[in-house]
Amino acid sequence: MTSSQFPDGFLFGASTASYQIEGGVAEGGRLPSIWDTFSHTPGLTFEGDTGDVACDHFHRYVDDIQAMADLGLTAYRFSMAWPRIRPTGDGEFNDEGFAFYHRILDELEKHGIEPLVTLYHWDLPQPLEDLGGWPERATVDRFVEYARRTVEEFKDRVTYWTTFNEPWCTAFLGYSSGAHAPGRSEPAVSLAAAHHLNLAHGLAYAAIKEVKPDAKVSIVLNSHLPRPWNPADPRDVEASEKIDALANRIFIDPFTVGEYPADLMAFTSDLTDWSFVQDGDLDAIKGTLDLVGVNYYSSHIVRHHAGPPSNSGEDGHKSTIHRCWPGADDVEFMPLIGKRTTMNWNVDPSGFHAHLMRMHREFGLPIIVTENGASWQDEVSEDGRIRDADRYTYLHDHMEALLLAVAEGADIRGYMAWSLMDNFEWAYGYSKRFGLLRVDYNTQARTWKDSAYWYAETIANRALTPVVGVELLPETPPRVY
Ligand code: PNW
Repeated sequence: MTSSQFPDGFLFGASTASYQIEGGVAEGGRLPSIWDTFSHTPGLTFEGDTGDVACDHFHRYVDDIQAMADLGLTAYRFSMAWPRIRPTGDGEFNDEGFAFYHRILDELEKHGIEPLVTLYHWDLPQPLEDLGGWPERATVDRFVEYARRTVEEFKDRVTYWTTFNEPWCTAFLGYSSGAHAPGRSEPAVSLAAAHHLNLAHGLAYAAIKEVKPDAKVSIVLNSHLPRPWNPADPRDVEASEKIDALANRIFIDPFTVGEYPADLMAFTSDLTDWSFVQDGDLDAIKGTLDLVGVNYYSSHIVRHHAGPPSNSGEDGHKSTIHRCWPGADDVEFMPLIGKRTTMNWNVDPSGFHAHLMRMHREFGLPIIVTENGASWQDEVSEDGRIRDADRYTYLHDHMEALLLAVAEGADIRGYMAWSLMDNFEWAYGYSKRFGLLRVDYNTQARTWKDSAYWYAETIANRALTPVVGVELLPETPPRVY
């Protein structure tokens, strides 16, 4: 039996991202990012929701970090907003932007919480998109400048640096399906975007190490676990390998073996000749990781599909041809069975274990789980409690899968729950709730959900709290601030 005890020094944290929580979009010298533009374009987000106010963390960070301390968090993963730090993307750096993150770091230091900083969680300064965005090679240089200057600013205060959160989402939701900012549907250029993100990481790694040799630098990859519908049908196996190439190997292979997968380059050859990969690029990418960040939510089953897309399902959980997979029009995502979150994502802790073991094998590096969590239809009971048993059961089962991977030899250094609090869930606006803390968007009051009590107890014991038969809450009313 696996121990329910976490390793010594294991980091227990929660994650957020700048645009999803900060608000204050026109304060402190910040200028618009692609997400301001996207969310203000009618019809692109749920009910036109924007991040203008979000959780008002820009003004409430002291209380929010106090809540982290009350939860017992030993780490906090957040992102710095490029449009606060260098508002135009290529002009002056902004002292007020730096000052805001110094204040955040002051509070974290006060409580002994380790900061894990992401440099890019999707908020590209709008002027850089106007110049072409990530499909444009010049954006790589702008990112490296931003990374170097920002690490220089905080080098005495922050050890853990992530360059990119989920480059898959930036490249393929941003530039292929258009579901995310900047909302472009140009499958061919989305592959150039993916390469430029890898290259920007590689070059930023070198710059960061120059400024701060002991920095621990990572990229955060979102998990895709494609499995063939019929493992005995070679066409389904090929479908699943296509998705694996576009989801995983395009972001793993350049780092581990210094090349892009040959099958990927072959099945996308109608879209691009890959001439955006220039001499020396792959050398600049290979080996530039000190650790790997893993975000995991769910898994997929895919099969070969002939004929027109059968995108007929309600609620997005019927078979669907997704436009976020360039060159894979013949792949069909199958309906997900069993329990699903309000994102329509399935609940598959065994997939988490399998994915962690794969990442361990392929990278051979320490891993931090940088996001894991679930959105559910939270209900506030009459007594004010949010009895989100689905959420703490999800967290329990996934942390248990993590412990199994640790027992099998994966070097996993921490777990960051997504998210500290409910927030702006991108195109879904405020309609999806992932938080440990509930946010009332009318009053900005934060309330501990039962999951927060569950997680606090797990952290206090450094061991999984069983989810059956445990009285999670004291008799007192739920904690609100
Ligand atoms: C991640 N997909 O987003 C992000 O890092 C977070 O900012 C976000 O809030 C969280 O997961 C929950 O969604 C994703 O379509 C968004 O596959 C979309 C996908 C994956 C991850």
